[in-house]
Amino acid sequence: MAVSHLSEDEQALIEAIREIALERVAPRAAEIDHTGEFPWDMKELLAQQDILAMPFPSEYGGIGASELAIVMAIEELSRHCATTGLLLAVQQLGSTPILLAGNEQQKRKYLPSLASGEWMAAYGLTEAGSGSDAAAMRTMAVRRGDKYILNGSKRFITNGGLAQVNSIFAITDLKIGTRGISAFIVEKDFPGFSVGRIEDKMGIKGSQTAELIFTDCEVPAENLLGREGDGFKIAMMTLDRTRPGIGAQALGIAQGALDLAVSYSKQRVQFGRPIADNQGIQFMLADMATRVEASRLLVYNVAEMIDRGDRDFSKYSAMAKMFASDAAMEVTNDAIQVLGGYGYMKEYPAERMMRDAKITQIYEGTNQIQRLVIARDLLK
Ligand code: COS
Repeated sequence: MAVSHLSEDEQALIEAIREIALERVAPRAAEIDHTGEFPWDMKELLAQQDILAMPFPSEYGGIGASELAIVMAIEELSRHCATTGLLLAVQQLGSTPILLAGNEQQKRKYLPSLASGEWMAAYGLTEAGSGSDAAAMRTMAVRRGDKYILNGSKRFITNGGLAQVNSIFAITDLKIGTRGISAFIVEKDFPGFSVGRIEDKMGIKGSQTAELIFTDCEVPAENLLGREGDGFKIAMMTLDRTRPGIGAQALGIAQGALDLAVSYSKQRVQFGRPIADNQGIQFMLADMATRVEASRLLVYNVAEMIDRGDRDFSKYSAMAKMFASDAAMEVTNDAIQVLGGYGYMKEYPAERMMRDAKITQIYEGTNQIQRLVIARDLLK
């Protein structure tokens, strides 16, 4: 386990989350994957235990956890159930635009209900034609009196349709590129807001991924975040702060797969002895454990940079997300190999872990985009 610098209180909190994850989350993971239904019970559990309150300052009803504690919490939950780990990661993702750019009135209105877990948050950047090229969005917001009128749609939105609070990015001025993008807080019951198709996914099955449609959607002008034109920077600054959480989700999945492979290899007997006695298996386990530990160091390191207030952490955030998600894919794949035929069957969680790991290489910016962010920083 990597060295961490948590306060005593936060150490106790992470210990408690580790236990909750083992006793309450792990037994639900296979069923959540199998039914593909949103796990309301897990959402309630995380709300009751103040886990969803972690990203929010105490003056807004949160517990003001450090970023290090947040990534460790996501890791512990994802070790057993990546869908449940994502509940915390997306609560942070959808709320960070408000935390970063919200005025006092917006924070007072929205953050306490997000911190209590009564409301969920979502982050609406991606569109059908705008994924890696986030600036290619088409959703428009036109000011009319004391409202903005939004038209367009967002795709692949985690918690879409379930989240009361949606941080939505839309164009307010078509002529000036990224400087013409603005950010809005859009509630799901605002007139003109509707939910389109719900995606059927390969992994993180219990998480709802939906299309959001805005048809003359009326958003009060007071729900603009920052000033007109601040939206693209708010979107990028948010992702810089939340990509470590996806790294942590990947790390948790990989740790879970490693735990499974180690215990299975000690029990599975072939040729008269546990397969763990074979050097071929031992070397695989050693490589898997090393990848997990390297991921952990990168994820914890960038979390601590954020906690220290370092400004130049964008590259490290991209590295942590990229490395940990690539590692999760390799480690889960190897775990299936260690389990052999059983690894391929749904009876064991290895195949679910691999399906869940795959998305971590894609969302919050593909790993190709992470490489671009890293290279741009190196070459600037
Ligand atoms: N923090 C603050 N500002 C940033 C920033 C960051 N991390 N990254 C870019 N900006 C600013 C730039 O400084 C620039 O500002 P100015 O207008 O003042 O010069 C502006 O934003 C535009 O930046 P840039 O020219 O780099 O924009 P690009 O269109 O080239 O896009 C990438 C840059 C590729 C990095 C961006 O589109 C991206 O992150 N894409 C992936 C999106 C993503 O992760 N989607 C997943 C959605 S969530 S599941």
